[in-house]
Amino acid sequence: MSNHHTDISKFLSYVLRHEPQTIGLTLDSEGWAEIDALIAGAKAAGKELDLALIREVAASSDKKRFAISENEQRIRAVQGHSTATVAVQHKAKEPPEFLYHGTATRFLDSILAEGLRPGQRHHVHLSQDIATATTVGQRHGKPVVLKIKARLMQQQGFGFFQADNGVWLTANVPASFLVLQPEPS
Ligand code: HQG
Repeated sequence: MSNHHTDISKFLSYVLRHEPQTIGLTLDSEGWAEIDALIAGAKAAGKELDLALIREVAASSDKKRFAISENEQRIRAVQGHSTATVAVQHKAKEPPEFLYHGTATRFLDSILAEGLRPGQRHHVHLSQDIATATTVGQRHGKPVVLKIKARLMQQQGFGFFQADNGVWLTANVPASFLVLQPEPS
């Protein structure tokens, strides 16, 4: 992605996940926004967008963060929301035996004591593989990966969901389902 695309992608994440009201945008409960309203709100905030640019940013997003409706009138972030107006009905799905969560070493004591919490977001985000989890952890500092006994959690009644871009979501992970993943040697 070019710097300009990255800049637009971050702007879209901000308004479609967290603070739509800052540009006067309304999201429905599934997170959808009218693209015309997004373009108008962005313009008023000093960001020039058009459908072609939005399409390009959505298509080149490394994590496939955004979905555009078939008629190209609406757009949404596929996961990662914190805004209270959105409650995406993610599809419940049986998880693999293990999933992974990448975090920074400085959070470990707290996580091992109280489990994984969603923080500002609506869910705890989990990855299918260790490499992806490591990359997620690096965003916060020195990365460390936790293995989650996902299938066992599900058997005990915890719901698991998968967003359209493959990210696994769950409400929280009690510490008893976490195993510290040794550093690769
Ligand atoms: C940590 C990116 C202390 C948690 C990624 C994480 C992901 C605790 C941080 C998506 C804790 C929250 C989400 C506890 C959790 N005590 N710290 N009990 N429980 N934490 O950014 O999972 O690029 O909200 O380990 O790819 O890092 O935005 O969540 O370090 O899918 O599309 O609290 O964001 O995607 O940080 O990342 P975040 P995350 P995008």
